[in-house]
Amino acid sequence: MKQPKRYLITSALPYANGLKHLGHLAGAYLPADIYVRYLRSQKRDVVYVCGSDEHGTAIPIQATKEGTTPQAIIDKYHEICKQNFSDLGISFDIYHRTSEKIHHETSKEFFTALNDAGQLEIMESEQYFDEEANSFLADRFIKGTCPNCAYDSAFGDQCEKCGKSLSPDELINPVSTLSGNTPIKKNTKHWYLPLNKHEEFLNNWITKEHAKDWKQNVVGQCKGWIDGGLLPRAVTRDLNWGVNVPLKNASGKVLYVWFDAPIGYISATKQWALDNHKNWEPYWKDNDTQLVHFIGKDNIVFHCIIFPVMLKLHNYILPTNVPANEFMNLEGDKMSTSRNWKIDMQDYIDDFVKKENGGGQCVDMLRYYLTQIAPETKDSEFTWKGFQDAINSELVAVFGNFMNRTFVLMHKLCNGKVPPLHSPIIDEIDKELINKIEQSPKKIATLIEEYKFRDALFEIIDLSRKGNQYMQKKEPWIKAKQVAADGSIDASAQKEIDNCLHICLQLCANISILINPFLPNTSKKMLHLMKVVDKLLDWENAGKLNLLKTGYSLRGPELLFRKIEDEEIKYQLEKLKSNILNSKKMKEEVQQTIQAPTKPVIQFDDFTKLDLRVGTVLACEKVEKADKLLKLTVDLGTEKRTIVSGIALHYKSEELVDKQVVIVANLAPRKMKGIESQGMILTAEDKDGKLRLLKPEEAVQPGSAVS
Ligand code: B3M
Ligand code: ZN
Repeated sequence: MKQPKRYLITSALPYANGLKHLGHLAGAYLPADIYVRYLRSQKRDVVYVCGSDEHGTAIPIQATKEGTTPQAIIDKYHEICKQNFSDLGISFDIYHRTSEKIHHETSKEFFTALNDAGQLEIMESEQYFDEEANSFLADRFIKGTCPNCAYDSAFGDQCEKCGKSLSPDELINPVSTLSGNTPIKKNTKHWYLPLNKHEEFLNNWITKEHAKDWKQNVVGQCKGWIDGGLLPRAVTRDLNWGVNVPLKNASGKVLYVWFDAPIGYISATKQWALDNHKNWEPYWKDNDTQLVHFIGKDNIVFHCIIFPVMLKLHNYILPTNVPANEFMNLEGDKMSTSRNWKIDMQDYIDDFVKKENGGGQCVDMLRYYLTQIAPETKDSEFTWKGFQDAINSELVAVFGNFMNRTFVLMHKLCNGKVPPLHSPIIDEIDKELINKIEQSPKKIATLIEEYKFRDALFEIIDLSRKGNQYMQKKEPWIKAKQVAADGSIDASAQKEIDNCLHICLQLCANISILINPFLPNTSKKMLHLMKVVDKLLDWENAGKLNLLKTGYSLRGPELLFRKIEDEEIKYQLEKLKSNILNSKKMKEEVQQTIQAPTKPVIQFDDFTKLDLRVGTVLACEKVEKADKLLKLTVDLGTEKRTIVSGIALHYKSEELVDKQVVIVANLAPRKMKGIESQGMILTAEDKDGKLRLLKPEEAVQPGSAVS
């Protein structure tokens, strides 16, 4: 394939409505960053854009939760997310915001162009409306049961459990998230993108053209949607937060967040170009550009179906690939913000990165583990034990160990200088490793270009494993025991030692190049120890065996990684457990403070229909085979009544005798457990569900009316 002239790489724009967790990082950011760093090391023309998604109903919903304004929410979380990504080495060329003017303008221009070209359809329809909140219920303002997987908190635009893209009409038992009420339907007008008209294009483009080079999970999902038949998709909303629809007859309407958010990639590119005196247009218009969207699987429909149709209608290029990842679970359960079952980037930064001098080592340890378990083809699982094992038994025991022993021996046996390679004595063992060094870069590059980052990383670790095995076979420390009469190492033994360490050092230099996209801080540290400049890290140097010059003196050994201690893992596991308990407790507290809603207003006449009386309990007994029921005999002055009441869990029968109670005296008799109840006793229910009887403040005549 002809090499593209330039690359535009995007990572999904996270909603600026909260902290982002390690599942997000592993899904859409870390793989993109690895890819971009690799391309940069190849000197390719690459721009990596991302930024905050600051529209949609997610933002005002969070503002209500935090008791603040949507603007305050996006300002707060934009800054935090941007800092978190930067702390973890995600090297965006720009981290933009969809609230910026340039984004609003770009989005409006896009909408206008499509509308003017007759590519949008206007339709009137009945949509859910919350009467109490006086608001249409777009997207996350409405929840209900998913028709696909029966998850009971699916949003109006998507089920977060199964990923299915939904419309509010498909939800079973819809409720408004604004008031908790069941919504009514109300007429409204919206602009639609008729996806049905583009089925053929999509089908050809995805399931034929890209059937082989895109991930199977991505092609499969798209095929499912296309085969199921595509429907026109509304691209506007009745909402007061977002990009205003740029038309006179559309006040109170904004662009659907999923219409404007992907345009955020374009506006971010424009801003990057302005900041760097570049031209943004070739990146979006020139067929020589390779456009790659890194996303999680829940965003596939938007990036593979809707946005490409918008791009095509606008005469922009289409994505070359959309390497969507599956999900990363945590300790046996799905990561979830609402249940607080997650590790936020901020948590890891606070607990590891900030506690370490310089921070780079812990950043790379996380990048290592997340890449090693990346959910590239199926859901994967983060466990703290797995993290510890990966660091201790691979990074420390294999990778770090190889580098360390090479440096230790080189200082001990070669005066801290790169020893020469004595060519006639190169044997089969040397050749085998030399071949491996020469061939690995191509293999690793191919894997990276196929978005197989796990496999690529494995190859690099395997190189250091091979280095260890090589050293084990060569045993320079044993050779060093062959000494001449003057006590110095025997000359031919020294030659063999030189060769071994020369090759090991060249391998170290090679590894620093290959590992750089994955663990950039580690590469930097290796450069420091080898006393070489950044230039060495150019990918074109990989595979060479003369990267370190003979006679050049290197720094003393330093450990590249530290071990993860058992206590650290224990602490993290306890933290996870207490997080989830806290969030349960918080939810219960919220539940408890929510009182039963007051009933609709009634007229005085309705009230006077009730005959409320005070009675005195004459006798009381438990009703057989009914845990909750007591049978009371109540004196109403002129008559005695039998009343069955559901208070057995709250009062013992004997404590009620002689007590006064308030009863509804004119309620139609009802049979309970075969006993006719001739009235109802009034109680109050507190927040724990405990029932307490109502009674007059002082004893009154039995039969006294209550009003
Ligand atoms: N903000 C959804 C998400 O964070 C959305 C991505 C936009 S990418 C253009 O999952
Ligand atoms: Zn579902």
